[in-house]
Amino acid sequence: MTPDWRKVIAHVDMDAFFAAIEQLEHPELRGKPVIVGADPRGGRGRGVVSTASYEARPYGVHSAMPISRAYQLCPHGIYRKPDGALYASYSRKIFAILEEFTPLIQVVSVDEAFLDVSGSVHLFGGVAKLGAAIKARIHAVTGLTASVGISNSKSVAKIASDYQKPDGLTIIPPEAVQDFLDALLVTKLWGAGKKTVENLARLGIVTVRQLREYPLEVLEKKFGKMGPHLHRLARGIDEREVVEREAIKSVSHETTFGEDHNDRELLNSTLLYLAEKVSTRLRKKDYRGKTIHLKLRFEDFSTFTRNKTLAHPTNLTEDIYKVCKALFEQFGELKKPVRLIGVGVSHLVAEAGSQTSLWDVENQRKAVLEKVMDQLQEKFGKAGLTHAETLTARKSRRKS
Ligand code: TTP
Ligand code: MG
Repeated sequence: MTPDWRKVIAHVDMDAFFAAIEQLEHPELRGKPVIVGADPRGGRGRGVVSTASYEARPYGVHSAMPISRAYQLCPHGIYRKPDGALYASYSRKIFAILEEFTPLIQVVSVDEAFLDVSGSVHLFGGVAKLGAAIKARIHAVTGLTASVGISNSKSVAKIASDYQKPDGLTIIPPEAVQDFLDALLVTKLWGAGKKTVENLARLGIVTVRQLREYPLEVLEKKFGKMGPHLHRLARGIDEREVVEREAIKSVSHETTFGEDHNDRELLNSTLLYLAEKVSTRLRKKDYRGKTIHLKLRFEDFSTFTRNKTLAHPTNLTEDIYKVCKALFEQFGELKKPVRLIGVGVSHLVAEAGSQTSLWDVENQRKAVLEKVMDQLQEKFGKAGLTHAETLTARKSRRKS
């Protein structure tokens, strides 16, 4: 089968994102080596570099490097603490711009997204014009530069966006994919981690071409499922779709008893157990829910549900348990033994976010962003980041 443009995937990645925003907001930093991250404290600071401006990169400074090391390499650099709320407000603007090009967007991180533009590319006059338009719109609205890669798969689009950074536009048409990949080192393959790269090197595989020409059976033996996956990537085959984060509409757990029960104490303790399970899952996914559901099935399989909607969403075991217990009491005296009991929570909202519905695409994207910001917060501590409410307040002040 000859490769074709049936799918058109763009990958957008902002250039030196945090540092570029600092330079934009503080014109005196433009053209200078700016390092965003922990306090260097004269080379004795702890923590790491979040990112470095392109002016700082020739000194060897890069993301995730100890800040003390960055200071050794670039003592005259300008060191800035991260301002997560500010960066998030830029992210939102950028993702809003991307929506002008297609509704099919997968936000990957705070400055990066895949766009499936298969259905919309013709509206923009073809692949090259579309790529240029994305970059131009981002620049016009935010003042920042983005690098864009376009190809017929996510994997190649991602490699392409990195190929001519900063301010790059790299289009790899389907017929050029194999030559493009062949010349690359396997380190460039999306999904080949450090370990994998080392193991490949042990087999004498350094370039993508060598990987592609290597016997598949051996790769499979050495790497398990990863072997064929890498082999496919090396041939430019990547069927992965651009997917929005799945909306979780409810979370529930239930228990079926081995024997039917009407022992209230046992049923209550089961409710507590289920409430705990549900709330843990909500917290893990950073959701809270407003409506609590109780389900009871009796020995004759008759099934009843009751629910109650709270004034405020929760993900606390205690809240969920209390409501379930009250709902359970509404059943009054149990005339028949219970066979199954279930607890659920719906009407979910992103924990840190405003109390809007998660169902629509825009808010799903916000939830992803908030999750990213949570991860940043974990990395940088609270100082650099504020809560979503403050984010929203700032956002509206900035009139984005
Ligand atoms: P990246 O897109 O990986 O890096 P970048 O935008 O700074 O530079 P490039 O031009 O090479 O794309 O990450 C986006 C932002 O995420 C980055 O500006 C800071 C943050 N980040 C960290 O805080 N720690 C990290 O280890 C990485 C990789 C990124
Ligand atoms: Mg980037």
